[in-house]
Amino acid sequence: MGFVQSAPQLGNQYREDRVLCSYLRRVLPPAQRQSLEPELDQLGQHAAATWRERQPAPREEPRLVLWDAWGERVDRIELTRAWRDGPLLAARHGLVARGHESEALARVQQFALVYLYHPASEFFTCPLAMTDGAATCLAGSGNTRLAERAIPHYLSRDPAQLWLSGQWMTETTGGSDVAGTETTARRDEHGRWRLYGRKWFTSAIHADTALALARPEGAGAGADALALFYLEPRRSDGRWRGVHVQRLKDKLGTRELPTAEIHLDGAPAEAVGELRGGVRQIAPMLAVTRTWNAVCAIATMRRAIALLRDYANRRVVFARPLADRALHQQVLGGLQAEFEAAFHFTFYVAELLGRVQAGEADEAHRALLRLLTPLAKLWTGRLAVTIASEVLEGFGGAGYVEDTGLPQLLRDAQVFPIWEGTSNVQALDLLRALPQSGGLASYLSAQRALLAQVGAELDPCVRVVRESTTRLTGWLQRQTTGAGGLEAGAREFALGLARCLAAALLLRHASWAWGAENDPRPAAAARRFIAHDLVHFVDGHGDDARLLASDLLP
Ligand code: MFK
Repeated sequence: MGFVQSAPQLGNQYREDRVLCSYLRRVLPPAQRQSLEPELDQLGQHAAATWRERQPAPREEPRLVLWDAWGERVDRIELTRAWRDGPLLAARHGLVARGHESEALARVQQFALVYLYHPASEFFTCPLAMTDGAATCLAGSGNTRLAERAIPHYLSRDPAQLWLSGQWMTETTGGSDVAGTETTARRDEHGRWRLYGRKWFTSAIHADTALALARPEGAGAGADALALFYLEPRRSDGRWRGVHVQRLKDKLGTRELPTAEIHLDGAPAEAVGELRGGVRQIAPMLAVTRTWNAVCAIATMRRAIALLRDYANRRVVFARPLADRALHQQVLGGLQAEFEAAFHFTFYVAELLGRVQAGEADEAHRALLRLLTPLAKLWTGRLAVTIASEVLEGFGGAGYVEDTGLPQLLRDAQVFPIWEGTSNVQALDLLRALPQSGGLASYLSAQRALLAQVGAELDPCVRVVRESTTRLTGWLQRQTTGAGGLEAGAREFALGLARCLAAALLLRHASWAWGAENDPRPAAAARRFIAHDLVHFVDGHGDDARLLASDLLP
């Protein structure tokens, strides 16, 4: 037999993660870190073990069983093994519960665990994200009855008591613009609300509860006439209550995750709050799920890079391991720098979320969190796809072959820019948040505070961050003084803001790591990240874009 390639291997994904370990050493007090460490270790080991066990096994997928053997309609979902184990791991590690502890660093601890769990979870993190969002939503809703009923289950550390929540929003009329929602809510003869309509994407359809948007009968058109409803869609024996599962979606990726189309035929529901403003009421859920999206996106980047780095040491080309080739080092170094910046940005958002929840944030921090949440979702979602694609290329033909397990990385990553709102939805959300949060003041002052902590040896990088930020604020100024194009440039503006703050965060960490750990690698990542250009503007070519988009002669 001739040449045989060596498959990439993973060790303990916590112990091998320099970026996570160093970040936690900086941020968590030693006692907190030590008490969290056994769990980080377990999930790091679990991540390595699942990678080993699942290669090259064919992927399991959930199955919708519509009828039982005796002809009764059952609409039962049969889950994969990772999904059957999911509640146990989630409850044991408090993957939802930790985020709701009244302690400012609770979100950092929670998301450090989620980050390690995600690549092994087969997207069981999706229902956990929605459950976390539902707990946040109900806690802030003022509906004490529902909060007292559901939240203890959402936050339970007992797998038998743990409830999951779905989020039923998207309809055939659209996932971005929900104003056209056709599902109606009607009171029955007992005065109880019942929902009628079709939900087009309902992920984790097996969840115990759901939050759904619907239009109360006679409420009129438009988004503001929508109300938010809470459902427990199944009886204790598992039978559906006014819900028919039509089919599971045949998706590009996340195939272990049962995403369904459902028909609501009188499903009993309870209004969460007042009978209008449903979008406003569900917004706290979106903020939480978008943060999970970012955490899972950086986890995907980390997994992809870890595989490529391991492979680069095994694979010999032109007489040397790939890892020794200057051109391959360029690729790996660039990916690592982008990942490190995205990592620090995402965990900064987690820090802010924790402080806001713990009541330790001032108005400026709340404004900053509102501004940064869509930026984290937007930037990391897109970057996960870019990195997954580059990593596949780094494997050559093996990256294009299913039973290496590698193509799945790219297909799964593609959900991050779509799920919970596309890139453009996040960019528009930034425009919505800008005036609400006092413009850019909170952002600029946070960036100044970070750059003030950067050592003099990184001064040239600090200058680039300042100059790039000035380009962004100058652009914004020109739009608001009547030049137009605010919407057209919103995506580049949002990405620029994200990258400039990420650079400041990476520089601050690099200075700390150099002093506290004598580690030059974060500074190398910062220099490399900043060399990639922080801001890419396509300014002033709106007419060209219109012409090309329509492809018609003017
Ligand atoms: C992981 C596995 C995934 C499996 C596959 C899934 C495939 C994809 C399936 C999908 O369909 S994903 C898409 C899910 N949908 C979304 O994420 C929603 C995307 N659309 C948005 O985010 C829109 O911005 C939104 C519907 C929320 C609002 O659009 P509108 O109707 O134009 O909102 P409007 O009128 O600006 O705001 C209504 C209220 O909500 C306002 O409050 P007031 O009434 O008090 O003025 C806003 O301030 C508030 N609001 C909106 N967005 C907010 C917010 N508040 C806080 N944070 C936000 N982000």
